[in-house]
Amino acid sequence: MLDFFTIFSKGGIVLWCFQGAGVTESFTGPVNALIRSVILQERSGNNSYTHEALSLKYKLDNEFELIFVVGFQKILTLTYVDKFIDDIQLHFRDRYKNDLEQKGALKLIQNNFDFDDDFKMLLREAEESSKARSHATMRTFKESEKSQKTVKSMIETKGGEKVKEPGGKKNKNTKKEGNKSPKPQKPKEKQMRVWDMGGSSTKELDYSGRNGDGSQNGGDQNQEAHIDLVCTPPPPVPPKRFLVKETSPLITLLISKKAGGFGGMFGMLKGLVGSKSLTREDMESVLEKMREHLIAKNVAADISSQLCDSVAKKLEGKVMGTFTTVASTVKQALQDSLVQILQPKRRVDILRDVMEAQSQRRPFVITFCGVNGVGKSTNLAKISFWLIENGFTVLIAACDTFRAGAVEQLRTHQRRLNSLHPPQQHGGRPVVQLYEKGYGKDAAGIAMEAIAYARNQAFDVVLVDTAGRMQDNAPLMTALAKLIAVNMPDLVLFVGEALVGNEAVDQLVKFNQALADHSMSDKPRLIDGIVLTKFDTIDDKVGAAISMTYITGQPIVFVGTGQTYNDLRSLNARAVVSALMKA
Ligand SMILES: Nc1nc2c(ncn2[C@@H]2O[C@H](COP(=O)(O)OP(=O)(O)O)[C@@H](O)[C@H]2O)c(=O)[nH]1
Ligand SMILES: [Mg+2]
Repeated sequence: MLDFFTIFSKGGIVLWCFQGAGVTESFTGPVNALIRSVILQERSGNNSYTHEALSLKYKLDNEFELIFVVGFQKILTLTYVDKFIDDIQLHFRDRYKNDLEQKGALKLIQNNFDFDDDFKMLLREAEESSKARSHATMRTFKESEKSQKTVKSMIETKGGEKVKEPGGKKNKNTKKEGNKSPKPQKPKEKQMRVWDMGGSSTKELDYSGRNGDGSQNGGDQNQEAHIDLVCTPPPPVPPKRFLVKETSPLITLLISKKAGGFGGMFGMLKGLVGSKSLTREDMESVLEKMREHLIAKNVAADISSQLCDSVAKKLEGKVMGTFTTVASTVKQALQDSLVQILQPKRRVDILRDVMEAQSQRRPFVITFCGVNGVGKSTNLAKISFWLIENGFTVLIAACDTFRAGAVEQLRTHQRRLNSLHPPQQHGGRPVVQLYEKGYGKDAAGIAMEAIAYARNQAFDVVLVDTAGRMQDNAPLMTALAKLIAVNMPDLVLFVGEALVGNEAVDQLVKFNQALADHSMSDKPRLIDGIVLTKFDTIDDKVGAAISMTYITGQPIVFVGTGQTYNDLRSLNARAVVSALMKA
């Protein structure tokens, strides 16, 4: 049933793997895709991933820096997989604890783990228990404890209220008994558990021997289901703050000094000191604060939650150093994740690419898109200036044929740029020209003509300005997708304001979706990069940078920081992260 199972170190060394019988395809591709698009990109909040026909589930072991991945056909619903992967993790850790601790995973020789038999045993157990579970639900009414109850006991425990109701239910139950239909018993069972609580046996109410979550050590399947229904809500997890006080005054002093530096968000000291492995509960309150902090910095709410989940997954089980607190550990992990997200995954070197296009005697084409008023035209002009300063010639294609004044706005920029770089200094040739056909015409057609013109006239770069459009406007989105599909620009830049909050996600998702839906090829052209504008107006609320890069996985190529030609920057990821972390 399983296609494969593999255990590898975070450094990428495969420690052990299993391939299902009859599975011929290598699992390297899917696992690499998982690593590339989930684990390396801080998207590990969720523990499943699909790759073509395969479903992959994974688990991070942060203490030993291991990753467990199982793959199976997407069409199968294997209910036992989550538990199975947990079991394998625990078993593998238990069995090789010493090796993992002493040598460190990296030093171990590849595939040196004799784990096949254990794996097969655990797999068999998991499959059998999943079968058994499905049998358990098929229990008939007579077999159930409920059938042992008398109507009287039901009425008594209700304290005399609703005497009629249970009686009515009873009638229904007798009908069911005749049908032997097991399904509708569930809600009734629940009710029955309540009666148990009020019943004569006080043993039922004694939870002292049970775990915090209501489960009982060594309890069987039925018992577990039973307890689930009775013991609600589970007892609260005790707050974790004791060790700070219990250790020596010196440590308390150290920590409180450190905490001062964290400021509001991380100032809370619910953390622990000492070597212990982190649990989700330890982190919960810090994570919640962190989420709120990110939202306050203008990171989209969804993304904040996903990031916090990812950080939690990354830290769960990690053993903390002696002098660390939960807050500082979480803070560090978040900081690393943010840097990772902002770090470009792909090189965008426009100047180099323009030179390459030059050598092929064709213009390099960049299309700008985005919603209304975000600064497409203004930043297009700034980019023109930057290209001209770098010795290239630019043709601006006025494809915003919709907004009144759009063409004149570009004309003004063209004049100004030409006066800054007069043709006399460039062999009598204007460094920038405008290609325009007025208003109301088909933008895709104008772009195409402009590109052909640029090729003939040997312009180095064509910058295509487009009309702003709301992401929900289907006809306009289709038109944009067509413009891109027909003209195949070298670069599609999405222009977005740094002021945008939750809206950023919706904009980018829908722009990308439209490009994908209307693409004419198998590999659709999506957004390749982002121009983040109005960065000068947001103080330290720099969250949009995170939302946009997280959603697209694409780099922020330019940052607009004002309204003059010089106000164009590249993103300083470290500075953005430190602004984000600042309380
Ligand atoms: N402060 C600031 N204003 C900007 C920036 N980029 C554009 N703007 C302003 O935003 C407004 C809309 O710009 P425009 O280029 O016409 O937007 P478009 O509709 O997307 O083409 C104009 O007033 C610009 O001056 C920027 O980086 N900083
Ligand atoms: Mg414009």
